[in-house]
Amino acid sequence: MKIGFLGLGDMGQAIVPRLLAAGHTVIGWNRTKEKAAPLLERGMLWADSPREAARASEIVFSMVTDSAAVRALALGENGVIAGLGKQAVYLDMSTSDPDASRSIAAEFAKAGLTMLDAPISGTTLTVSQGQASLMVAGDRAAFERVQPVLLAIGPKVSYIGAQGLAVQLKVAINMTLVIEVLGFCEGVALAEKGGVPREVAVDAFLKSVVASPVLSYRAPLILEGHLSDATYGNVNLQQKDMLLALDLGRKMGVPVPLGAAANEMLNACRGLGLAHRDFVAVYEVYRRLGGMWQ
Ligand code: NA7
Repeated sequence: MKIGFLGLGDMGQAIVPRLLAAGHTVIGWNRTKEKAAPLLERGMLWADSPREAARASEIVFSMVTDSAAVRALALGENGVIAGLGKQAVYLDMSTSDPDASRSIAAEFAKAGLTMLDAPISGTTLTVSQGQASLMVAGDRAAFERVQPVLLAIGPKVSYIGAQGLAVQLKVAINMTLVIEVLGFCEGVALAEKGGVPREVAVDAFLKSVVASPVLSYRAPLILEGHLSDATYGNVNLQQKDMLLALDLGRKMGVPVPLGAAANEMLNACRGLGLAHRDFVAVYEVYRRLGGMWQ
């Protein structure tokens, strides 16, 4: 199929090769063109605007930072809405504000066009390994049309329900993920301060019932300490999702006390200059608070 891909940041760089490998033609666009170079070398085509990519495509994906970015590329002058065909489908994969996502989808519906929310749960690593899961919401018939293409990105594709619910679920999952990783950091710090070598503690956690995929791939970063440059999701990106979760909780009257506490620890990461590190850098915050800092 002809697929438009808008947003060639870390996640876009991991997803596009999977679409190319599945035999699709990918027409990419990114605000900063230089980032497209490695994908152009692998056979991706270039479009000068989201509109141009949409005009040439049967399916268009976007994967960008936040709701403001989605709005800009979807609805702006030269946006997706200006180029998308009536039979084509636009899927936004970004983790964004569910209400903003619904309001953008409503603009597409008014124009007789189809937009779905289709966030991915996974990192660049899980995408590359073909392990990512996708959640999709919006028009079910459109979902069924695009499902085979989604399966090329990740093997676990779920239909969630009405417009906006997939991104709402994604925010909830990301909040849970941060709480889980912070709990791990807190536990390892407690063990380490008590005299258990860090690598022994981490190994035991990963062999215990606490083990999970996210802890397995982040554990090596804890072992490397705060100097690790590897990033599956930096503090700033992760905090964006925590703020979305806190806002949803406030709007709907659902208390999220663990999410609120985790968010405070991300503030501490930022205060210590760790904002661009993977958010597992929170381990460093625990070490400093616990007097293990040298
Ligand atoms: P990255 O690697 O930080 O990439 C962010 C992308 O979003 C990148 O392509 C940016 O373009 C793009 N972006 C940001 N703001 C805009 C605006 N205003 N207009 C157009 N494009 C924009 O993030 P990831 O790929 O890891 O993550 C993306 C999403 O997945 C996000 O929702 C996460 O929470 C999960 P640039 O290259 O800076 O020009």
